[in-house]
Amino acid sequence: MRKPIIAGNWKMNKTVAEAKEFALAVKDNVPSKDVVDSVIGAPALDLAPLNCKLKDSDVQLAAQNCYWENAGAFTGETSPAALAALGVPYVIIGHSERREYFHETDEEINKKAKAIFANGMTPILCCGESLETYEAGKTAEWIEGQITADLADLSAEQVSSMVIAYEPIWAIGTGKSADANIADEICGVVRQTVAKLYGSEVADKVRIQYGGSVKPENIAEYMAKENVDGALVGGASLQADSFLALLDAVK
Ligand code: G2H
Repeated sequence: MRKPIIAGNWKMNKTVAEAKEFALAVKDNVPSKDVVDSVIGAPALDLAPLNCKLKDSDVQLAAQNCYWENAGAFTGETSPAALAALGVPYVIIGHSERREYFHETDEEINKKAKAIFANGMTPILCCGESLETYEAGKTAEWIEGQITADLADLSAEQVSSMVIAYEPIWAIGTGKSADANIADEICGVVRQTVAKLYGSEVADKVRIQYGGSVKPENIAEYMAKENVDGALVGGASLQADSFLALLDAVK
């Protein structure tokens, strides 16, 4: 059985004061970590104060990005070693916004995945196709290509412990969520790709999220699907009551 994982992705939102206020509102109200992983993907500046506020709670933190080197002359980057030292368990990598606006390549995403594992953390790897690719009926081929490149040289043990988020770009922040059957089908493509590369035992263990306009009103439809083990949620994770409602629908 794969434990569900619901991760908020705040993107570039919330000051430290706002993040602390959110933490206070949710810290004693999320389900037990034994039942579901409740994760907040916060901006780098918010992680240390959030970590203090959430110390003895079941809320876990994710960074939204990191660099692949631990230290050195890389102005403006976030060190994976520093994230690990803070006790951050997850790092989101390969989000379509980073691929598009910051020109991140699969090769760079793969280097980040390796650095995250090397520091004892878990990547939440995002993949997803554009509207053009979707309309051309080339989604499966595209997803297989991204996953194969992003996982290059990772071990079976590493891949079985990671999280992969399928986020169709046309469903992100648009309010146009993918039909739950389509989400299930493409999350299935992710799982089959992992099976092809690492075998069915690893594919059975890897947790796969759907992301793209998930909200409290529709999360149960996705979670009911065989290949969907969780959700990566942007807009609907920004308010504490909405974040808690997402978790409520899952536990
Ligand atoms: C997709 C998602 C979170 P939203 O980016 O990763 O955002 O839920 O706002 O579509």
